[in-house]
Amino acid sequence: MAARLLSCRTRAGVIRKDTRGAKNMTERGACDTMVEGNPLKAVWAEGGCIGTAWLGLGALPVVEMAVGAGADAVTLDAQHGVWDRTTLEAAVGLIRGRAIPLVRVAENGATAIGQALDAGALGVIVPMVETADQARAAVAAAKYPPAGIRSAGGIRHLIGDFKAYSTGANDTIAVAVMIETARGVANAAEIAAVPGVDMLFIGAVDLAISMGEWPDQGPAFEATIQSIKATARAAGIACGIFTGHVSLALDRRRQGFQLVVVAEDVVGSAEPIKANIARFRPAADHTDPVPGAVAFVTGTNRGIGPHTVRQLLDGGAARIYCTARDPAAIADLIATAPDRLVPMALDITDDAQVTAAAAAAADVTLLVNNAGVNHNSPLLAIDGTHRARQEIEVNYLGTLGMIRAFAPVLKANAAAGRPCAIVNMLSILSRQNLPAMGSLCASKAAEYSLTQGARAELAAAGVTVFAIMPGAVDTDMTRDFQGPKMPPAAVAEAIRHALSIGQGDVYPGDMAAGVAAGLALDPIGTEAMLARFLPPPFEG
Ligand code: 3PY
Ligand code: MG
Repeated sequence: MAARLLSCRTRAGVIRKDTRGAKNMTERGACDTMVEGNPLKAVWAEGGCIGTAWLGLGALPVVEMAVGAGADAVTLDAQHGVWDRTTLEAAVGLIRGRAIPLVRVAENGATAIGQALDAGALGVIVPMVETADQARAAVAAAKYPPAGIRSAGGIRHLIGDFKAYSTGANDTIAVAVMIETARGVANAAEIAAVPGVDMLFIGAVDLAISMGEWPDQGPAFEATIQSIKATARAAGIACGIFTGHVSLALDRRRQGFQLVVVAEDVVGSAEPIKANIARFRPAADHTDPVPGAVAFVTGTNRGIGPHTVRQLLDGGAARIYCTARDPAAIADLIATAPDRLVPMALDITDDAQVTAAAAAAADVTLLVNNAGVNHNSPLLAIDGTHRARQEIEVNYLGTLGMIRAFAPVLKANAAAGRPCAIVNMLSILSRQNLPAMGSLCASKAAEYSLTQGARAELAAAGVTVFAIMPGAVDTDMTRDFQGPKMPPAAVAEAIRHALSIGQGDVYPGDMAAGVAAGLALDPIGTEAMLARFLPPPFEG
């Protein structure tokens, strides 16, 4: 069995409890629970914070995942979770020696608390404690006589070294009592003063409900949270809080809370399941804006632009204004359908030209902002500022100018009952920086933000806004990129499909879809992965 280090992050640094001395699993288990004390109490005494996984699904593989991921502690929720006696016992067995096993017990009762400790929990979190008497009862249930009323036994302890366990358990087991009602808050000081209470653990959801601050918490709620922490501190004990996700856990740790929930399996798995299913479903009440559309497509001289024009023609667009800075560059494209394609000279950074284009094309129902520039320039490249400014000018300000100019046109046509939409040709790099072309990414991120804002501003007028975010596409823009590239025709096909089903954010191709999935699940890991694509070193 490989040696393991149980490490707990504290404000002071990292406490390492080396279990390599233990000769076998049984001895390590004993060491875990008794010989070297309870790491939880040691961390709290130092003012440190433990991040716990909080598991209610009753699923042993999830316990293994949390332990395998290196959780400091794993809390088995026997109050609202579906653990039964057998699965709880097995789960504690998986956690022991690798992380701190905690149980939020089903109720403040001697049987519930005793059974959790018999399984090998190093601490109990006791729900709904409202008075000092209730706190005394919780402590008594967790201690062997004469300090309390806990009964001797438990399979795990009996097959181990019960003498050693039973003589040390009263000191090492941690008792956290949950303050989660207005009455509990009123009595918090007396509860904190009960000998043997090691922590006030705030049940933030129940507390909010009890205070009439659910579902939206205001300043009174936050003040109460902080006052409970101050009460615990004044009594010389720790304060923890149910946080439910890691962003809040990090912030509560900063504030000095000493037990926080960094991952949770019920809502934590339900939310992505719900979101993924909803995302796959075609939008309700969506009308495909392509059949009969009057489209306006920028940047049709090369890349994805001409393929998009072809897709719109195939989809039944009545007329398409095709633009390029130099109309001669699109003569061949226009010749493919001269009755439906209208050439127009347009530089999207030229305000006067943009205004004139919107005035000349007042029949437009579908605006495709495809024109863009990529200087393939890292942020710190020589001349990088000049290139970055151009990318912002074209990709962000140019697209903004187009949307501002065409919004009245689209709103008027939508009001007349025509399905109207805007398509912004973005990139997966709108969502994540790739350092080799860092300044392009910054401009594309701004363009994505613009897309979100425009989507919100135009929704009530019946204009739908789409963001197309492929990975590398085989165009002039990515000539310096060495990896796999998708054909521009495939991106145009994805645009056509998104318009037909009303899918607002689209990630065509494996690269984009993979990065998008990574960002949803592990944004820091995804950033680190793309950070590896560094630019070549510069001269000078
Ligand atoms: C609460 O927030 O009330 C809890 O008990 C957390 O599960
Ligand atoms: Mg609760």
